[in-house]
Amino acid sequence: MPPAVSRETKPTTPADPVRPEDVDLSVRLGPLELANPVMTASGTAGLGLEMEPFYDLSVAGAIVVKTITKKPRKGNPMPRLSETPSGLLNSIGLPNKGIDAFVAKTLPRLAGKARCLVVNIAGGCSDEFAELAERLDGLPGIDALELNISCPNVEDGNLPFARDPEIVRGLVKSVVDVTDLPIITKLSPNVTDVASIAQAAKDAGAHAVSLINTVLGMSVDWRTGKPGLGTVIGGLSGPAVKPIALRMCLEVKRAVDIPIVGIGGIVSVDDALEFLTVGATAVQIGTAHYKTPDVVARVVGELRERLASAGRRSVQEQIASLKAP
Ligand code: RRO
Repeated sequence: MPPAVSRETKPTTPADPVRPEDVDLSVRLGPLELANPVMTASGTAGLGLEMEPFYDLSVAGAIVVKTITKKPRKGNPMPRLSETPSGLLNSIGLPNKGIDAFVAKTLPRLAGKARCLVVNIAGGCSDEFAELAERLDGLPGIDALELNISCPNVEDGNLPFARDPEIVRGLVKSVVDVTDLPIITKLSPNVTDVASIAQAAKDAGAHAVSLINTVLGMSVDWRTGKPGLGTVIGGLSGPAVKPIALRMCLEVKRAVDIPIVGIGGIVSVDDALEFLTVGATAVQIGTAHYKTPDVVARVVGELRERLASAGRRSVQEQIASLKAP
């Protein structure tokens, strides 16, 4: 008797597993191409060179330098840091040697070491932002500018910039008019409607927005009555702010068609992937540097394996994969 022909269909095989080495980590922030989406956050990795003992700077998707201003600044009165049970408060006050020293001394040592070098700048008014941008335009080694319109710790205050869409529009336009460098505008969480600020940045020609800068906060010793920070109020960062940052990235993603760089409390590859899931194209890691200065290299090193384990063939597949109405 001939064998019965099986009518069963071949059992479906699960999709071929993805090999970590096949995962494509590259992303695009407008005109800016990154080999991977993991950047340092401004202010937490010095001028970049300070990270060299910990990893080869070219491992990072991008190195973002601490804010540079037109004139040298000493920074704020001490104490400048106050650790709380749920995050780190800072009021550093943009200490730096000014644009002349950056261009003459730091940039020549830094140029060519990072795969992508982003210079974070801050000015006291739109014209000063434009002046700084014009100065950096065309210099070898600089790939993009990040506009710090959201530092909470300057007494002359540039927070008002980040709070007013009209001011943001004018400021970003004044920069875009004088440079061909890609512009990332760094947004503040200390606003009611972050999407309207992101929209203003986009309308004025920004190529991406990064968010969030630190959340206004303070600490106090109730026995002595002394505040933890010399300036009393400062910016909170660390894992405590991650849910706020994720929410704000999602708000921007839903409302504005502009690449997002997610920042806020990232300490692990899983944290980074959460930001990609809500729609960020890249991430910046900040406060985690103080415990683990090689955190960026670690996260980059784990990214392929982690994405492959979830069947993703690229970072791109993860971006905006949030399952939500
Ligand atoms: O230097 C600072 O105090 C500082 C800056 Br520029 C910033 O953008 N965000 C922050 O929390 N601190």
